[in-house]
Amino acid sequence: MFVISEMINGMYQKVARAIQAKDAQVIQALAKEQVDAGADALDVNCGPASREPVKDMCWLVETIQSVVSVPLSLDSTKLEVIEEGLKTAKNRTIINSSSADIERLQKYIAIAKKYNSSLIALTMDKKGVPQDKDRRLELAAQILACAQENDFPTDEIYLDPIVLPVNVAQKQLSDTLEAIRDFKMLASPAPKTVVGLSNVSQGSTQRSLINRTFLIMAQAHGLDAAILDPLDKDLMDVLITSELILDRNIYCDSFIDAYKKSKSR
Ligand code: THG
Repeated sequence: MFVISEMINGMYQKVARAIQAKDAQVIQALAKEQVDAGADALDVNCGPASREPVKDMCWLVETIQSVVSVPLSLDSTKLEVIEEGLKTAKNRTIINSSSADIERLQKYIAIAKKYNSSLIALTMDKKGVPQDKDRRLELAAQILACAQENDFPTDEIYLDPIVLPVNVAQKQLSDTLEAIRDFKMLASPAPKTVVGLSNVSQGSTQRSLINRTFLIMAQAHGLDAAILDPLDKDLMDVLITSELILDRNIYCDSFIDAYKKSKSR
C-alpha cells in the first residue's frame, strides 16, 4: 500500500496557522513525523483559508523538501496552484486532482506529462459525485480513454472513486469498494486506485475504527494507495497485517517491525 499522509492540510488549524505565519519548523516537524511513521508520500494542501494559494503552495513545497525527499501530492482545486507547485518540486510528484470532465482532464494530462507527474483523477464531473458503481465505472472509462488518446500511461493514473462519509451516504460504500476492484479491468496496463480514507468517518464518532475497517475492506478489493493519517498506529498496524494476509509480504513473527524496516529510509 502506498501511504500518502493527509496531515499537511490547511484544513487542520495548526497547519493553517503555520502557513499564515510561515512557520517552517511546524511544517518540517510534521513532515518528518509522517515519514517516520510510514508515509511514502505527503499530500500538500494549503486549505480553504489560504488567500494566496500559489505562494503558500510553493512555500510548503520548499519547506517540506528541505527536510524529506518523499514524493509530494499537490492537492488543490486550482491548476495554477498545482503547476507552480510542480515547478518548485525537486522530487517526484502526484497531481491531486482532476475531475473526469474532458476539457479539464486534457489540461491536467498535458501538465502531468510536462512535469513527469502521476495524476489522481476523481470519478466525478460537472453533474457531481456519482450515486452508484456503474456511473463511477463510466467516468473511470472516460478518464482512461482520455489518457490513452493523449499518450499518457494508464498506470500513472490513480482513479479515486470518491469516498463519502458513512453517516450521510451509507448505501454508497459497498459500490465504492466494488468500483475499486472493477477499475482495474478498464485498461492495460491497469490504472492505480486511491482513496481519501478519512472522508469515510467525517462527522462520525469512532473515527479510527471506521477508518481502519474501511481500509481493510478496500485493501481486499485491491486498493493501491490511500491518503490517511499514518500517526494512527492501529490503522497502520491493520494496513500492514492486511498486506500480510494478502500475501504482499512474507510472514515472520515480527512482521510489523520487518515491514517498517523494509520501508525506512
Ligand atoms: N481524494 C483525494 N484527495 C483528497 C481527498 C480525497 N484530499 C483531501 C481529503 N480528501 C483527504 N484528506 C483529509 C484530511 C483531513 C480529513 C479528511 C481528509 C479530516 N480532517 C478533520 C475533520 O474534517 O474532521 C479535521 C480535524 C481538525 O481540524 O483537527 O477528517 O477524497 N484525491
